[in-house]
Amino acid sequence: MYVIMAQDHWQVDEQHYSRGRISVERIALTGGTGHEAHFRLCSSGSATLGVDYNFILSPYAGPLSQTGNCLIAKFPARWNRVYVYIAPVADSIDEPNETIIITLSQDSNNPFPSGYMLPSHYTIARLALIDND
Ligand SMILES: [Ca+2]
Ligand SMILES: [Ca+2]
Repeated sequence: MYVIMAQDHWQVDEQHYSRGRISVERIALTGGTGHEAHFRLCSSGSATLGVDYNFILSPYAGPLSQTGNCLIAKFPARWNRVYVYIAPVADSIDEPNETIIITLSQDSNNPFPSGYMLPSHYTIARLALIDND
């Protein structure tokens, strides 16, 4: 099974409270999506998770837990796509435009029996967060 991430937006902004959407998808070459599988999303960049923006997950995806800048989410059994929304916080602080970097990795407690492949070209998303103050 492969798990890949793709981004639908390259920019979010405080002004319109526009959300960026990222999809995480799993692809089984020979079956394999009948199992629940977990994955980890970690944030970095100059913007701060929980201050400048938040993750909003599809309700069925979790999050199962959050530790610092990383959260663990899941594909329920037979679900092959999960959406993660990047929601900027419309604060009133005059600040520079910032960067948001989301990295996908396998969770060490992944219950999928044999783990999965993460093609490196599809494990990172980068967005700009545009200030409006
Ligand atoms: Ca901010
Ligand atoms: Ca601001």
